[in-house]
Amino acid sequence: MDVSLIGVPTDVGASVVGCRLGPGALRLAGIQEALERFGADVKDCGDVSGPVNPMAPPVDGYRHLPEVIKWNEALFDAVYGEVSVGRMPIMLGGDHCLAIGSVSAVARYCREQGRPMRLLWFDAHADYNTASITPSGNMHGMPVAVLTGHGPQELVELSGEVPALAPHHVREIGLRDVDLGEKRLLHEQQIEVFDMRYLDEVGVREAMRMALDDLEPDTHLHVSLDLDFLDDTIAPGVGTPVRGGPTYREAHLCMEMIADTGRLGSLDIVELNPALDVKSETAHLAVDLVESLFGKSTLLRVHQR
Ligand code: DIR
Ligand code: MN
Ligand code: MN
Ligand code: MN
Repeated sequence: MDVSLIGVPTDVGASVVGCRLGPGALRLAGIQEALERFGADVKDCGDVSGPVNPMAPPVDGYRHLPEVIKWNEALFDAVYGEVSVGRMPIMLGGDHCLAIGSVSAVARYCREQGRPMRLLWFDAHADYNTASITPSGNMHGMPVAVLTGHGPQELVELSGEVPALAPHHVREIGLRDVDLGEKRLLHEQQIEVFDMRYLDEVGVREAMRMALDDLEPDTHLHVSLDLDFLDDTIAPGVGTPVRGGPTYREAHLCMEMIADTGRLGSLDIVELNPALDVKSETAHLAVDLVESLFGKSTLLRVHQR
């Protein structure tokens, strides 16, 4: 397995700054070494570059739109370049607006290969805002809407087709802080949501079984992991922490079940804010979760099932 690490030191999509430092913290927490322990050939592509954070107020419902476009155009090229030579891109974020570029590149690649794609969005938030309904103007709260065709033209068209991804290829998991306008739009678009209440009621195992149902043998899974998905007590190093998220083991089970499918094709690790982290515990937890995604738990038991 060939993996390419792509650093994306942006926080132009957020109003809390600091996740521009995320890529360095993930490297320091040993992400490359962890992947190598699973036999991966790891190439660190370094950091994509983009404009500095102007720390400006929103304009027409978008904060830093020109900057968000530039970062995502640069990331699109980097990701497309790696995925199209058969490597697995892993994005080291950076705020979640970067998933517009990464997922658009993967969507284009899958379209060209005639392969189905599924997006697994782990997050406390739905990230389904648009300019007219956003409470903040922050574009890290908009990527799923953009990827399914709702947003500024430059971004919705990035993959070369609109939408980059049909709503039925998306699963959102762990939500517990969704804005009113988002709720309505999610429903309208029929996005499949496994929110925290659902996880509580049916359990993580059953929810993940449903999120991973009906995969084709050649489905490309893109995992977009916002670290605020995790309960805030175990992952303090994020800009918008939310109580009531999955525990350490529940989060690992999600990753382990994805590993079992053998279909992981690309991964975003986003919203790590080292300036808010406590002794790098959130960065280390992210690396632990990557180990589970790469099959740390498999073949541990003599009696499978
Ligand atoms: C909120 C927060 N829904 C917004 N979103 C966050 O500003 O759009 N996403 N924090 O990660
Ligand atoms: Mn979030
Ligand atoms: Mn389809
Ligand atoms: Mn997010």
